[in-house]
Amino acid sequence: MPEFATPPISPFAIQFDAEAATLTPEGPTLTRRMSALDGLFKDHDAWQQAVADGDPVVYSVQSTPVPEVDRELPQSITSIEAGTTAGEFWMTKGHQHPNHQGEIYLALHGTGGLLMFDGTETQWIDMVPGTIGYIPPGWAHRSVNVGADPYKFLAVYPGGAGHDYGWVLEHGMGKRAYAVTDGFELREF
Ligand code: PAN
Ligand code: ZN
Repeated sequence: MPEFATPPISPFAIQFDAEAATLTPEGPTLTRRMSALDGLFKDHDAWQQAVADGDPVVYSVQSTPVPEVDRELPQSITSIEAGTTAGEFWMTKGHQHPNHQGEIYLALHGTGGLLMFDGTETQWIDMVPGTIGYIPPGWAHRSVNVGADPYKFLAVYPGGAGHDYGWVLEHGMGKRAYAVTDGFELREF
């Protein structure tokens, strides 16, 4: 066994139920309400109104007990509720990994999109159950629910990657996803 500054955790089994979109044993669950998404929707007044009208849960993230520390490999399942704010589909805050590490998302339920932005170029991957979206190092990423049901996906990422949310507030995500009659449309940020 090599020497580590922070000793790794012990091996253990995680039960992954793709149908129910659960990971057992559970670690922390994070719930993000509309009020946590300040500055992210294009229409700030509509966002404020949604906060005043009950501040709905937009998404939650259920983790396993694997810690977010260097060399560990945490996993989580994100569930984004269906909805729009002034036509813009509900989404995660989005972030950049300051330590520039890759990540994978596996879609489990519903219809979503993986929006990536490297500061210049935007990429979009349609996410349906079974799709693995690969996020290379250096691409900020946001998930969007473009369907009528909750969109759920598994994420696996290096524990030392870090999460920089300020990057997205400063640089944006290049594009936004809006509801149109037959689905969604990407528009300029
Ligand atoms: C994901 C995200 C999760 C929530 O686990 O953290 O979907 O999105 P925000 O972190 O942008 O609120 C991930 O990309 N981890 O690195
Ligand atoms: Zn990430």
